[in-house]
Amino acid sequence: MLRDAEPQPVRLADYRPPDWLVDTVELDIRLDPTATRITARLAMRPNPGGREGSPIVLDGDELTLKSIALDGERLAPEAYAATPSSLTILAPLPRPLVLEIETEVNPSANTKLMGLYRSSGTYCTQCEAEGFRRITYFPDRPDVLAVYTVRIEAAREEAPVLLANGNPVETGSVAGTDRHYAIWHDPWPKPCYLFAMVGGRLERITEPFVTASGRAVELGIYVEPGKLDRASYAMDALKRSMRWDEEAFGCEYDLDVFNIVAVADFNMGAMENKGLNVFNDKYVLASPETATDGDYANIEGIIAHEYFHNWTGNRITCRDWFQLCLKEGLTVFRDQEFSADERSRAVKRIADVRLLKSHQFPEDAGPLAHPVRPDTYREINNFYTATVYEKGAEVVRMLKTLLGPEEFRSGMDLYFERHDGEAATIEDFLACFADASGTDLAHFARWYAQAGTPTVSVSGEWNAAAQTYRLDISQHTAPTPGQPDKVPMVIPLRVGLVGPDGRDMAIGAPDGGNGPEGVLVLTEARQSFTFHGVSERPVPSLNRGFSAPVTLKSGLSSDELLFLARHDADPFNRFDAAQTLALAHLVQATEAVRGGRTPAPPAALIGALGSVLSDPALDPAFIAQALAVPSESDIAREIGSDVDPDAVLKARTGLRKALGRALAPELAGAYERFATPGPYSPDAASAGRRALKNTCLDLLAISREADGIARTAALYRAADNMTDRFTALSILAHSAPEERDAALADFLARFRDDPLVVDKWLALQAQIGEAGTLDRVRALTTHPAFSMGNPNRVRALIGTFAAANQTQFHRADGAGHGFVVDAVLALDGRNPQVAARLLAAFKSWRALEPVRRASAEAALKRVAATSGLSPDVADIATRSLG
Ligand code: B3K
Ligand code: ZN
Repeated sequence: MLRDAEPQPVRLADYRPPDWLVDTVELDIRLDPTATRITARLAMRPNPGGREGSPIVLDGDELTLKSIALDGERLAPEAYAATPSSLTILAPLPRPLVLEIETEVNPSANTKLMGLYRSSGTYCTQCEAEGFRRITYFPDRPDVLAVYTVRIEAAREEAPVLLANGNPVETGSVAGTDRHYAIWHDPWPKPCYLFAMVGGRLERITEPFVTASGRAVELGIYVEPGKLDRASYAMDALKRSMRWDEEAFGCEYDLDVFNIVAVADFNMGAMENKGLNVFNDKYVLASPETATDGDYANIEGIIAHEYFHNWTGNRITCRDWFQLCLKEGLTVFRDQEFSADERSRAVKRIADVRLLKSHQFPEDAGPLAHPVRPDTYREINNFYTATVYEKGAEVVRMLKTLLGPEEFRSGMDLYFERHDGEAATIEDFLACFADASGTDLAHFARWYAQAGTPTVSVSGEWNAAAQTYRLDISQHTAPTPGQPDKVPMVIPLRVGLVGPDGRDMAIGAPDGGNGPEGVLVLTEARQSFTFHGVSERPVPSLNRGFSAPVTLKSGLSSDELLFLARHDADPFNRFDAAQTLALAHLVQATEAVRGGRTPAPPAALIGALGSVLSDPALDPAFIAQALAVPSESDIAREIGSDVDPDAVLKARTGLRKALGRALAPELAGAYERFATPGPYSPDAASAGRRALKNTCLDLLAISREADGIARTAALYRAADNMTDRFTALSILAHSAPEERDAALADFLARFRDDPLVVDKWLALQAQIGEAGTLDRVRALTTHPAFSMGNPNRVRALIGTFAAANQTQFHRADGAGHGFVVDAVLALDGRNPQVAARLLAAFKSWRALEPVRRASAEAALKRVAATSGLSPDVADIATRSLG
């Protein structure tokens, strides 16, 4: 028997165009805390491309229908069939026609935070992916594009600010009442998932912006009262994003206003609704005292991301939700490029690849693996994943590498020209690049369809007599759920040959080469490439800039990797060579720890990192990345199976201590040298200096060298910015248990009234890799600062525990798994999306050693066996076990 909540899977292969189109939508929304009335007037006509004579069936979700009229005539009850989840018109259908539908919703009771809800009293909406159907009955699919006019009415006292998509048309009072209204019109046809409205007591900052072609735009950022002084960085990032998109992609803004609203209760980071972006306030609000350098960088990136959706997502949207990567992968690529241009390109690339490897690679290697464009889903909200976003961006990046910057730009130009105003597919997107460049991309398109991370194995041979250097390269992709057999992929490997003097050799096109200069394009399971005129034995530098999202087995010796770590002209590979060495050491060290042995410190690696640390030519932000030891999840991924997280942590801590001990004088010197004098500035150069000095401090503290703990305590007390203060607090919490509780108490006392800062305090405690952490986290769930109702609080405390505390989440006694499952089940009735996200932390459970694996399996089975699960959580549980 089917569980009642279990929806049937949706399949890409079953796509059919809509039978009815909606040309215009007129919404009249009368806001009320518990009984908001929505009247929707939909001007509809049959789709010439749809099925002739088909009925009108509209989507709903937990809706109450109040009345319905067809062409002005109220429909009798027998003329339609309404349930909370659908509305079917049974009356004969004229064509075209106007449907007028009245629904009532309770925004205060909407804990799912989808549709119309309230956040700290502010009315706001979230419609992607399928939230509009929680406001009114509608063909809730992205290929139905309509022009919207929205009238919002509310008590003036409760909601003096009334916003919707598009341009403001009119405001006024409702005669004889304490209510007022605002009318907004959005001239650009859009799918309903881009609809938004906001009503509340908000304050705003505004700035003018003039587009390249001279359109005057008023930019506004709305925040809760008292927080205006924290909105200026977001505004600055917005203006820089708008200018950059004009320069880099020729994309200009297209309305008279652009508004951003920051709300405290939000299921994800932000939402790109046309002309009215709604943000999680975590990604808007920043001041030196409350936000870290990392927060500033995230704000910049997410403001840019949502803004860039105006063209990639809004002007050209997705035909169906399988095409999600069409807007998300492309827009992530665009925001990565923006941040690379605004900051240090090499450091940005390193950070992006770190994220890809720590989030997407494990997803691709586990039971939740899926293609960048999935071909089936049960719950679309579970597919806003690292694969769709981050791997999706890598696929676009590879396209650029293969075609070169000019052809890539021509392809983008053609895409904007050909599909503006349309709901498009990945095939449409690729056809633009194929047509603009005359390149056949059929094979490349497999990146969208085949899941799993390819492993690329390389061996090189120098022939002194012939002066040739041959690279033999093979690729292999392991099976993933539903895809037992894999085909070879198109893999662009950017390569250089580094000569004994540490410089790149001049290399011509190799035999077997078929890509742009310096790029080897793999297309087969095995291939060889032979370079000529190679007079000395080179060290190959492969996959430079991480040109393809693959696991590289370079076949290089430790000496060769050390050589690249010192000399590679490609900064990414210089970093990567050191990381590869560290990872190799950490895998061995983990083995040693499990066998009861003490691993020997890797002297050569430590020496190489020492010379990176003292190289005055290097960017401090780069040095900080190079000194950052691979994470526990990186090590676990490299080990692959039978993982013991306790041994991993011990090995990693051992390496950090060894680095601190061996390099103490250099680290102490750098800590002092890179102090950032003067008032705080979030710019990339200052942030890089802080990152380096604080990385040095961390290594000194963990190894208890050069007064590391005392220096940290002093930094904590003297800090004039959150980056320094929170870094110091984290170091004390992790490396100085004797100082921990006093420091945590002090921090809370300072920031108790600031929920976003309290989140840092919660997350930090959830991360400590000690046996007492679970009790601490459990106790914090009843702390007054915590609330299961706010997604940011839940993610900070429970999400961090599950995703960033490998040893305690995967405790051998199963208590960590049990705690997270209890939280998932407690949350599911209230907010299924956040609950499902939390459960996805089990994604690498099969790689654990047998005791922990059995515990994880039992925990997942307990979820799966629970009745009344949301489709969101049921889907993650089922696939995780599958
Ligand atoms: N498009 C939104 C994400 C919506 C998530 C719905 N579950 C934000 C973004 O990627 O820009
Ligand atoms: Zn996005």
